[in-house]
Amino acid sequence: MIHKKLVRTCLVAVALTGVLSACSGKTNDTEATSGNASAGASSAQTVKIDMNEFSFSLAEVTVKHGDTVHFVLSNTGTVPHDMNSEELKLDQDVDPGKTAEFDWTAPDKTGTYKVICDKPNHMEQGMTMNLIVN
Ligand SMILES: [Cu+2]
Repeated sequence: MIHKKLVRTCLVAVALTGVLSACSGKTNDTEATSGNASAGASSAQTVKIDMNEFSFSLAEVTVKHGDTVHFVLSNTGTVPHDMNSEELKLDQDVDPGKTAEFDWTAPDKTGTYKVICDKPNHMEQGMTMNLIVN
């Protein structure tokens, strides 16, 4: 009788342990997967900027020197716009209603760089932003 009880308790304990470890195993898997996903995302910083008449939606963008930056530029305006900086080797035209996506590598030289829209008279009307490399 006692022996039977012990066996039953052991079986329950084993079953519980099995369930618990199965559960924690699943939890760990999920964490590992999401961890990998976020690690992958953080290896390339994504910067989304809308362009219209006549401004960039961000007045300032900060990136780390040498990092890969994924730009998503959307022209929400009605005329072609452009994101341009000769120093940063940036020159991306975007037609109205279109979105341009590209990877760009930040320079190793830190500092504040001026980025403009080089369409005639757009910079003068406010299409300028600072890209800070630190
Ligand atoms: Cu423009």
